[in-house]
Amino acid sequence: RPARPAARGGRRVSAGTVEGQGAAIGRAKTALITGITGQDGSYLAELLLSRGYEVHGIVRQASSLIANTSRLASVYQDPHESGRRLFLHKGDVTDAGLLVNLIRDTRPDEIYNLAAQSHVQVSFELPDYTANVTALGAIRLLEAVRASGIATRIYQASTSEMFGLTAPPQSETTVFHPRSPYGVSKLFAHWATVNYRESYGMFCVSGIAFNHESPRRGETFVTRKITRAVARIAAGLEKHVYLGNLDAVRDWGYAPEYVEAMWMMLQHDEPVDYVLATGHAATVRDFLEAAFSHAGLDWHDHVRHDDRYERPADVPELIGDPAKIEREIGWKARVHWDELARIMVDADRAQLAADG
Ligand code: NDP
Ligand code: GDR
Repeated sequence: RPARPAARGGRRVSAGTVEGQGAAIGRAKTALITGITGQDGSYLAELLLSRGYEVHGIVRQASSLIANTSRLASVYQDPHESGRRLFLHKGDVTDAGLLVNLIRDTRPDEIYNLAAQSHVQVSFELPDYTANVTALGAIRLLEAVRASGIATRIYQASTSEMFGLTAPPQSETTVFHPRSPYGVSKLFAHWATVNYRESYGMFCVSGIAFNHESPRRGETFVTRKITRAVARIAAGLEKHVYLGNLDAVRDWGYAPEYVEAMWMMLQHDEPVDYVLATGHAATVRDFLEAAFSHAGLDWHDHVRHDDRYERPADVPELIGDPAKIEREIGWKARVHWDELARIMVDADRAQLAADG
């Protein structure tokens, strides 16, 4: 990557270094991740472990613990192993006491708040629940940090959904106009983060991330739904996939790169909010074309419309302007939507073949 000038008053962050409270006193840094079992949480855990961190994650109670931690398979360590650096704690961001106790006990240098009911369409069906987890969960965490009195750095997973109806390109100065209970909840969490920074001088920052995907993307988000369908149709297991709005424009990036940006934001000298985006976008229809043609298929033969996947209000066009983070921190997205489609199709086809 070409060298970029350092931020005014800030410093560049070089990959691979672990600096900060922990390192300053000669111990490995400690991080706490809410949402560690999700797409981003699993990549972030891998990144932090590879950089020498001790990593703690909150895992929700589920009827099957194995299913819940499947994305962590490559880094999971048996609790009986000595020298392990990944610790999973049962918990939930709707439980304030748990958050206070966990922060007190683990004394993290960095906290990444990735927990959310993150599905936009589901948020229309479960608005109260979504607000409890996604909006109030964030302020519970901020308040727990304040109560603990520990000088930790906090990353809040904000979203381009907060821009909603406002036309692109969207940057850090763009007006917010969310279009779903999810977007509204994230906007609350975003302003709570700004407010705790301004009120108490806490190092808490928001990454306003545009869509980012990977082979670990949840299977009901549109990209993964498409690439899974491509794999199954190519294998002769299915004929059709049912979708909603194909006109939506999204700025799709690659999740492993976005967790690097989260980490870099917490290594920065100043607590600053940034847009995380590729600056390149496509319609759902374009993504369909790229994914199906990569497997030698014509999407017109396999895609059907289903009103069930239309939202009461959709976000028409999200295209981020990542100039600020590129300039000040030196992070730049490398994988754009068309390459992403190919990566995800290849991964789903390989997975299907491996599953037999
Ligand atoms: P996922 O939906 O894959 O992961 C969400 C995580 O939150 C899961 O680990 C989930 O646990 C956990 N979670 C849900 N509810 C609770 C709860 N009540 N208490 C504790 N944990 C909970 O999301 P992503 O990894 O894609 O995204 C990470 C974060 O970034 C989310 O906050 C999302 O809203 C935000 N974001 C994502 C973008 C994207 O394009 N991926 C873009 C912008 C923001 P479980 O595994 O048990 O369900
Ligand atoms: P989004 O992602 O709502 O942008 O939120 P999603 O993949 O769900 O939808 C993207 C666009 O595709 C349209 N669409 C469909 N979507 C789904 N899920 N299923 C379908 O069948 C379908 N057909 C068309 C949608 O209407 C939409 O316009 C994601 C989440 O990760 C959020 O948590 C995150 O904050 C934002 O990205 C940035």
